[in-house]
Amino acid sequence: MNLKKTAASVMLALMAHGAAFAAPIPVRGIVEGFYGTPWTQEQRVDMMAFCEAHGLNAYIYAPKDDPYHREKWREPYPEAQFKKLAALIREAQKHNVTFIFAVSPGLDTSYTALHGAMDRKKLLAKLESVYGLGVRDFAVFFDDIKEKDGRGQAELMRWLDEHFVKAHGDVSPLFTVPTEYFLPDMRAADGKAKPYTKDFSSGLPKDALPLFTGDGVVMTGLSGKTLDDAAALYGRRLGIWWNYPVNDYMESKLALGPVETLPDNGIPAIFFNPMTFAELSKITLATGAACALAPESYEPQAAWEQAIREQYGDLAPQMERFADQSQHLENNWAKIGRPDGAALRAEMNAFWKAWPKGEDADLRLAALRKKFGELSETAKTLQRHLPKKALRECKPQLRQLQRLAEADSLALDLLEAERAGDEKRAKKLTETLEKKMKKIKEAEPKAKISENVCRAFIEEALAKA
Ligand code: 14T
Repeated sequence: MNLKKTAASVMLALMAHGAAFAAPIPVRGIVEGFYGTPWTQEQRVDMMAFCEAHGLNAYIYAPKDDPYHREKWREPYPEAQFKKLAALIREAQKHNVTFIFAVSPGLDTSYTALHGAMDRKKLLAKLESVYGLGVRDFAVFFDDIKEKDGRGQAELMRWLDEHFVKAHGDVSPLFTVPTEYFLPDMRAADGKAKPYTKDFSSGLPKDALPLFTGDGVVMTGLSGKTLDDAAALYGRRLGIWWNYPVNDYMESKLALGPVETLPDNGIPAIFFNPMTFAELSKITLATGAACALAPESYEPQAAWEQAIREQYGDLAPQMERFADQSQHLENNWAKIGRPDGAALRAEMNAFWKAWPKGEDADLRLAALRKKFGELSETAKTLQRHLPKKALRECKPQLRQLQRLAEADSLALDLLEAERAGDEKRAKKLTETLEKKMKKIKEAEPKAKISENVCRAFIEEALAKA
């Protein structure tokens, strides 16, 4: 890809972000690679300008739920969609963003015999059509498929390299994502490459750039060792497909935290997989951009505060309080993002420690009461004043935060009533609180926030009562 033409915009972005002139990760951008409602044309166009403004120089088109990207990969784009794609590609060019077109043929492609030959032709035709729109950067993804035919996939990549990339002469080396795309999945117990990874890595064209997701599909932290180990398996440095702020495995929880510090040891490319909620993805994406531009001087907290200030202006204090409670996403296979509301959680812990002894308990209770009031005001203010684009992506979570903060205040009332020996009032408050909790639980499938902080405190108080 043309890195020269983006050099000027990189310098500008570096200066705008006040960063030291560390070596940026050369290829840095967004991979629209999530499941669920793909971004609209309007959101994508808007994102191209965002990328340029933040020094991101690449965008991979890979929406899992665009049928023509994955399920119906053999079929050409219908005319209306093709025109939109063409317009988006022009928009990317206008903003010095390299448009990378990705196809995911792995669900049902054949690698051998007559069907294999037919599928190669179909894939070639698909890529040629997009080449015709001026795209010179392409990716073939094999993630999330059952069949692990490393040899067949690598052979297909070599065939494309010969009949498409080298045949044209002006196409960049191919990007790819293997079927085993996180390190622990690539290696057997003895630390050696599993058969699939061995076949795929050894058969890939020498200059193809595989992407991987680190120590899990969605996993906090990425060490230099993980990168080096993956490079040893593949005989080349791998690029990163970073699964934050994507929340397709838990759409009820918004990922609004910063990208954490990533290692700075020769990463050739990094792509952030966002949420279907484009506007709210921009907080994290702005921090990811800062991280990719100057990995060695990147500070997550500072970048996060700056992103929120730039994007929310007068509402920044409220937005920061809200985002603080919605950073961590965790289930049985995913774990990423800073803990939600760490400062408030620490205050709660100190409160519970002090409460039975009565030391400073009233002071601490008053401090918590102030915080809960502030959070409920925050939720109200944002519901009233956030721009539509942002509000429509977080309304359920704002309402949930308001419910939680109000219930937390009631929980404090309950604790005080108990301490005062007012059993009648305590009983009534418990009933009210239980009703509130029922509402909160009903809303939860659609809106999770502050699970271990505001949510947990209510249960903690009820358990004490
Ligand atoms: F290509 C890969 F690097 C990758 O991350 N693939 C998908 C991606 O499209 C998705 O957005 C992301 C987050 O959910 O994770 C991968 O998809 C999965 C992987 C799982 F192990 C979805 C569910 C899973 F259980």
